[in-house]
Amino acid sequence: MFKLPDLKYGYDALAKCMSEETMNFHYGKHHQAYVDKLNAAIESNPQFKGKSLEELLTSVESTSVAAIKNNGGGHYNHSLFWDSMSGEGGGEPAGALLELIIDKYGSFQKFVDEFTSKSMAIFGSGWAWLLQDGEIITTANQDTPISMGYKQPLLCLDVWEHAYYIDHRNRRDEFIKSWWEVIDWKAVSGRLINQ
Ligand code: MN3
Repeated sequence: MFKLPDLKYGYDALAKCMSEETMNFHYGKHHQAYVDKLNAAIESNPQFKGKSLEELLTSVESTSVAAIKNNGGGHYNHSLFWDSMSGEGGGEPAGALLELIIDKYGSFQKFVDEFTSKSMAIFGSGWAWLLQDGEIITTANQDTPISMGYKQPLLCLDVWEHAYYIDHRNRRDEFIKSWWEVIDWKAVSGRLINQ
């Protein structure tokens, strides 16, 4: 049985970017629903019982079941999203991650601009990702990079409307701008495999 991961902060901690009301809906209802539906999909497909989330999302057999791919992706993506933020977040990364970003983009600000512009360009619902090699990609719906052969992503941003509509209405740009102020760069850097 999969379960909603505990948050490392309170529902009101990310208020610069998302309110307690958004957390109630986004974490408490949307993410919970992915977990519940993933568990239901495993009940209906018992050959996948006992597999880890990573195993489910990287196997052709399990991802060919739409309910496992979509709800498993929803659970994986949101878990990484919550863990990438903190009430004391913001600023810039340090060490190996900052070096990687500067090597690839020239400056931290250029990386922010590139990530923001790719996030703004997502048509409809999806996610923007920072990968291990510093590449930025986007995925639609709840598709997740680990199903596409990429290693554990470093950072992700949810641009489904449910992520920002309560606090920012249709202003995705305003939401993304405030999101940079709650990123937990220590947690993000901790995911680098080669450092
Ligand atoms: Mn979401």
